[in-house]
Amino acid sequence: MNKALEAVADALGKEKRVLITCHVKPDGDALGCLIATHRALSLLGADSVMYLADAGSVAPEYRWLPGLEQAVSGEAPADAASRTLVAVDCGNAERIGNDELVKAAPRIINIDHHSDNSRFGDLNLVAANASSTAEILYFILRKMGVELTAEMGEALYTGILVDSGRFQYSSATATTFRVAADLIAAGVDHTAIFRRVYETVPLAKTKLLCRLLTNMTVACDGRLAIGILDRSDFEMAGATDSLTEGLVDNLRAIDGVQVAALVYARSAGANEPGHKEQGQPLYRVSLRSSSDKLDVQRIAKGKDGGGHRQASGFTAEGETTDEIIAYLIGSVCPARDKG
Ligand SMILES: [Mn+2]
Repeated sequence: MNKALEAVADALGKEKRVLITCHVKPDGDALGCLIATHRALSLLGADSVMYLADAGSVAPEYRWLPGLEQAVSGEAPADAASRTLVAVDCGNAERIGNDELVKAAPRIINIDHHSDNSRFGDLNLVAANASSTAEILYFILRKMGVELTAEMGEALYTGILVDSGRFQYSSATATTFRVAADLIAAGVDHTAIFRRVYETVPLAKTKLLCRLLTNMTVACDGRLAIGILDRSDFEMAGATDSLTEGLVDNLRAIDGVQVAALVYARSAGANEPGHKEQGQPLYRVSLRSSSDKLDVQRIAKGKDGGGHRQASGFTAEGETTDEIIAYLIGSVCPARDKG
């Protein structure tokens, strides 16, 4: 990791023109890294542009992040072929959500913490043991000698907070806490960030959660909890796709549940790799495991998805909810957390 970190820090320091991007349906880690990298490289004098394939899918709890409004969205920028593409928090090139952009890139720098990262960059820094890409980025910026501004600190802290499950997942190590402590010492207001991310829940999201819990099914002797949200649930709650962020955690928290699955119907036209709208709902499945001994990445991989051992997801192309449920039960019932 140290050699790769040095190589990436060195390369980033020399870049004059960059296009920074993250994965579709970006979470706090993806967005925090997007902004922090942009701020840092801009500060060093680089011509930097932030790009989001689907800015509309940014969850409300992250929209306050200062600088996010500068990100461009939609079609690849016309000058993309003259910019080094810096991908943060992307497990593979498809997750960027714009193949043209990837094709146009003269050079790709890939910074990530997904263990199944396909190493699609010319330069790859993949640290699967890091709580978040933000934690890796903190060390890159330190190595580059970048002075952390308040905005960079806030962005990095948000990424670490969200991806480490508020510092509670097993991926949160002593290093994670040290980095957080350093950011707080540098002036990050952790209470303000906590309130913005977790205590400004739109009423529609709470209504969506209510429907999720009402329709929930439990299988495999209580070890698997499945929540299904159809388009009618979104409509009745007055909610959009971006309000599903974090809902699955409510299922994992149930006593005895080892695997939680949120199955939700994507809205028509949602920007998702492999999305073929044919009048039937396209389901997205978010998987969470309560133990690192129970690997949900394996379950996601069986359907061309991916992620982490304890947090993964896949898109079920052309499948009904019954077929998805059968696949989940077939994957979870035989597996046991022996720990
Ligand atoms: Mn991440």
